[in-house]
Amino acid sequence: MEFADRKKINTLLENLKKEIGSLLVSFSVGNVLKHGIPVAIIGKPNVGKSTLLNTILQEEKAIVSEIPGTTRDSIEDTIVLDGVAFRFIDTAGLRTSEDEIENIGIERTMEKIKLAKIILFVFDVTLCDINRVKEILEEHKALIEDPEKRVILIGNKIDQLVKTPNGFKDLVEMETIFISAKRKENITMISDSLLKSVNTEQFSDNTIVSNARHYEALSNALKSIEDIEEGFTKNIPADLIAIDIHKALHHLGEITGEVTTDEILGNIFGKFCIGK
Ligand SMILES: Nc1nc2c(ncn2[C@@H]2O[C@H](COP(=O)(O)OP(=O)(O)OP(=O)(O)O)[C@@H](O)[C@H]2O)c(=O)[nH]1
Ligand SMILES: [Mg+2]
Repeated sequence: MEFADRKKINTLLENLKKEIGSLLVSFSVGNVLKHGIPVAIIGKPNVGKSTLLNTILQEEKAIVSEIPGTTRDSIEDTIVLDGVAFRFIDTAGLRTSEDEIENIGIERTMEKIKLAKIILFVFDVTLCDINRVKEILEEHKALIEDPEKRVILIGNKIDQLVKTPNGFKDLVEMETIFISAKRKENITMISDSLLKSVNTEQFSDNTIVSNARHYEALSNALKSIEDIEEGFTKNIPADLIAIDIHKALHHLGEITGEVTTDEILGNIFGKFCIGK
């Protein structure tokens, strides 16, 4: 048995790969739609991260105290701003600690930072001048220097200052918002900025995969399609390639639930194959 028109089937496989590929990419968008865009609130201990989380959520969700190292485990919750879900994650303050439990919290913070799309890097304006902020940013460069992430500097506790620091924007090449988490001042500047970064268009027209089982099935289907292609390049007998076609259809059928592989396989063989 031989496949009659290799060129045609190659085009078909390429198109299938492209289509499945974009569906796989949409899974991260689907995840975001379901669980919210992850926004990690990070910074040194006691700068007001938990206070900021509570203010944004309008709920006393996290424990706030004047003792540095209060937050041990990350706390998160999702809120919808202007139709877009954001998942805010309060984290343990970044510092070197002797405390074993606090260190576990800091480890978890690192993990949360890796997964976040947006980072609110909070500092205390009463303790930090511009040079200190630069030092802290430098210290955590590896964590935040990821082109995929957006980092916004948040200068907190402006209620303790006579006036908001000037010229900050010229010195730090990063978007900076000055707030008072405790007095709930300038919080809308944060939400406005978060919304600005969301491209809602990417959510509209396209089909979005949000189901982990579908994602798995599509990944498996893609793998089988790649095996089919490899079979062709290596001139593997058509009967063996048919096994991979079977597999690809099976995985797609796991999603649609309506593919009867024999029928479709018969069709493919009818169209593309000759002889036996
Ligand atoms: N004056 C003033 N105090 C604030 C503000 N935000 C937080 N605080 C105070 O700063 C202290 C620390 O606040 P937290 O929110 O617990 O700080 P944190 O960054 O979560 O601290 P850790 O969990 O220890 O890392 C508390 O006493 C807060 O009341 C603010 O905007 N202005
Ligand atoms: Mg805290």
